[in-house]
Amino acid sequence: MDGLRNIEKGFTIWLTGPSGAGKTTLAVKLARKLREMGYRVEILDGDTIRKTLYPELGFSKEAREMHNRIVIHMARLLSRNGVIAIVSLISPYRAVRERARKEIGDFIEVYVYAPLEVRIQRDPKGLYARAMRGEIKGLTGYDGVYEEPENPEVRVDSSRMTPEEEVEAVIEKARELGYLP
Ligand code: PPS
Ligand code: MG
Repeated sequence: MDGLRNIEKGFTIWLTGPSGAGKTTLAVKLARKLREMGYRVEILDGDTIRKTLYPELGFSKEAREMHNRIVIHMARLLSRNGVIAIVSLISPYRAVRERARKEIGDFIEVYVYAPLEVRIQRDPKGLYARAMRGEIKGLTGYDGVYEEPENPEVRVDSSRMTPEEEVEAVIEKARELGYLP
């Protein structure tokens, strides 16, 4: 499509889930689809933001909360200026995600799920292997806390759905909620 389609208000698509569940994959596919539809889109990926801004931060509860607060702020700034912010962030704490919902306002929470066996099998960065060897502690979804969403707008299971089906499910929900025509 030629040119950009202006939506008055942007919104945030918040992809939460443990490491290896498929957040980044879905974020990239969603961004591509929404850009093809003519929207302004920005991906805020936790892993990338950490590496760019504070590679030494680490994964304590306090570190994660501080980092997640920064991402909430970024998503809020983008969303209120007509951009669709796609956040791909483990965001393991329910209270932090509730804060995101409250502060951003126009918000779709997507729980990106895959069973542990599947995440271990995929293990693209070798993190589960390292956790199993005891080389790292507190890997989210293995021996680290992940508080599952109770009422996400969308839940996708990447072990049963194709990324295209996941993209469709999110876009359909965005339409249903009036964020997209
Ligand atoms: S968080 O919990 O919201 O601060 O996480 P996030 O910013 O999304 O960063 C997750 C990526 O960091 C890598 N990594 C770990 N994740 C979880 N727990 C531990 N202990 C850990 N150590 C390193 C990992 O590559 C995560 O990326 P994804 O894409 O989620 O696999
Ligand atoms: Mg990722």
